[in-house]
Amino acid sequence: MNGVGLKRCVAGLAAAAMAIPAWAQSADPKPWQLNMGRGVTATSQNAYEAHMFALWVCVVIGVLVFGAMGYAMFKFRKSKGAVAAQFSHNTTAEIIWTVVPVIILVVMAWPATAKLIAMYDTRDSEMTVKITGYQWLWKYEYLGEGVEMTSRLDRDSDNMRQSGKRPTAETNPNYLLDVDNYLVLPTDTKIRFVVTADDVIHAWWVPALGWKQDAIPGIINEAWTEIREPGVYRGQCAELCGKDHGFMPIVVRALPPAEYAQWLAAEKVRQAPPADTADSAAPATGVAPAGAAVDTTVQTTTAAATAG
Ligand SMILES: [Cu+2]
Repeated sequence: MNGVGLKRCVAGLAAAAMAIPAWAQSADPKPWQLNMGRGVTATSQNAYEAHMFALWVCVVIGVLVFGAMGYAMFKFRKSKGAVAAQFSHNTTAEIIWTVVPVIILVVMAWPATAKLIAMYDTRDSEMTVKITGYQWLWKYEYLGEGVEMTSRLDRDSDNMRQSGKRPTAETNPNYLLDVDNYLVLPTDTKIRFVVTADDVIHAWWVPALGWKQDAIPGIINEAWTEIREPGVYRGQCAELCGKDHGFMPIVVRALPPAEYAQWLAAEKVRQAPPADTADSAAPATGVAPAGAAVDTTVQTTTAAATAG
């Protein structure tokens, strides 16, 4: 019987171990996910560590307090003849239950504050992307590169939501979480974002990156990220911004720096204003091979497509 139990245990562990890489492929939240995700940036992993530390502190306190309570209720119950003590103050106990929580709070606040300060430190960034929220799409500008794009709900999601049909996780895995143009970013690069809006307040939020930033008309907010793993990370507008608030998702595609440089070079050529000469058609036709070198799922729009 022990042998069978052991075999089952080993089989279970093996299955769990195989499940981990599959889970780790995407840092996006899953349906029925119980715990906070680790994410793919230093910020998100800092937040995860702070969260786990606080959780375990709470677990220890919970076990001690409820354990002591349960023990006292059982051990000193009335049916055993226990008689309640009548004292109303105990200075020693009061000092202990004030000082101990203060120490616990300081121990928790110290690393959390350090992590929060790091989260807002946009110095030494290697590139800047300007994010502008519109009703109901996003605009991304790679500052200093002459590259920009708009990013809006993909046609499949749009058609599905207007068809009255019911999407399922199998047939439409990224329903309302896919866009026409991904925000392409390099991994292992400190990227600064300046975030604003054109009409109403929006908020740019990709859970795997570990932060959320309000996009407010007339105000420029800052954020930064350094993505550790290549991949596709999805998010949504996180500030109620009107009737199509639920239909302005965000998709970030993180590429290794070399691939990103390739993509950016191709995009610069593609978005370059046509030269004012007779042979201006030549660069335009030469774009396709350069673009094809990068993943073909990375689509882009021209600046002319920008919604005003
Ligand atoms: Cu919104």
